[in-house]
Amino acid sequence: MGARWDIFCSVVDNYGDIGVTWRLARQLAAEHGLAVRLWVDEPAAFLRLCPQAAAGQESWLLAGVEVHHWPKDFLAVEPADVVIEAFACTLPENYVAAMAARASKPLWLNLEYLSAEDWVAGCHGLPSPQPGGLQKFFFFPGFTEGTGGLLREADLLPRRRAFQADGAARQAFLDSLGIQPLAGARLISLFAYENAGLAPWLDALAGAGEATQLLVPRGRIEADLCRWLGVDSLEEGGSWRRGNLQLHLLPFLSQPDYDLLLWSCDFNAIRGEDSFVRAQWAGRPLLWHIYQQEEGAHWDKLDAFLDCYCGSLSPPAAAALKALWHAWNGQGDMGAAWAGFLAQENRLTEHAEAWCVAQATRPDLAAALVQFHRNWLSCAA
Ligand code: TRH
Repeated sequence: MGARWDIFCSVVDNYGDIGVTWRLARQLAAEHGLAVRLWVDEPAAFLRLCPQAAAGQESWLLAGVEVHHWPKDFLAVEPADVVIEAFACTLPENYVAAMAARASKPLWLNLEYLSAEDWVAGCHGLPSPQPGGLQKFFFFPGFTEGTGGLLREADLLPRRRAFQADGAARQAFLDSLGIQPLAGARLISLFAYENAGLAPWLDALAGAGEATQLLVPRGRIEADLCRWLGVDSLEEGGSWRRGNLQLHLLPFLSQPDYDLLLWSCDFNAIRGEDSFVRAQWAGRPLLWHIYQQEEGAHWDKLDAFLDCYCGSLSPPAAAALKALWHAWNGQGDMGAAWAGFLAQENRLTEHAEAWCVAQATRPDLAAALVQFHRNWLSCAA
């Protein structure tokens, strides 16, 4: 067994914090042979992503990772060799004291949120001075040289391509969800926060000449769906038809099944951080509902990614994608923007795969973290 790593995750809201850390923990254990403990303050969020974990426990051993409830009163444990505080969560005081008391000090990393903004490369890897002789560094994921990269398991793209080339595997997966694909229908998955752009988009899909099937795992978008359908509630497993649009309400899936959903669809509406990255690895066009920040700070983040993603696209294709993403995030008309997207769909579909291939040439985030630790050790030696 290699070095010991502790990852601390405080669930702010939603599933992104635990989604990213649980994925990272699994990859560090599986691909780098590390002994990983994941500490999560809200086990309910973890249980949702990992339904095979039994409820009512304080710890789990799954996929080679020790997952522990991180209670308010944290009982001091022997600190690991590498300690990750995810998204600037505050580590327990007694744990930090134990880190400082270790003869060989651990490497302490703050794993930051993902952004394509220019300043990220300049801040990635910078030290954050700490008392007690501890060394802490900022670690930024990212899309460009000089950042920490993106989470991507070593076998992810071969598995994705094999699945997408295997019609029977896709059919079996959709069958397991109770979905019968309609011949010629566009399959779209939908994961979003509450969104005023939903109704005009669904109007456009229902009124289109071609059929659409919209697959919606349970979540925050349900109230908007109810309103548009004119019903009080939606039953999991149910489907509804309006014009040329068929809607299906799915259960919230396990993380591996959610990947299969993204791989099965022609187009994916995703949100936040982790599903945003997984949709990029699916190699299909995507629509990002960004997590809103105070004073509109998320717009810089959205536009920085669009500039990066659209860099090699023709101006009309780039303009169509930008208009669609802006409309979905509250600036513009979703009906018109969807028509604009359809006019560029072939080009944007090719581009989605090309973007994925280009991103996959860079080291993945887990490998970059392991390399950062190695470099740190050799500097210290
Ligand atoms: O849940 P999110 O909105 O999380 C957000 C973001 O991370 C945001 O940046 C952060 O500030 C905020 O949380 C606190 O979206 P995200 O990041 O896509 O995380 C969702 C996770 O849920 C992801 O790991 C995919 C997973 N998922 C499933 O496992 N099954 C499902 O059916 C669905 C829809 C998602």
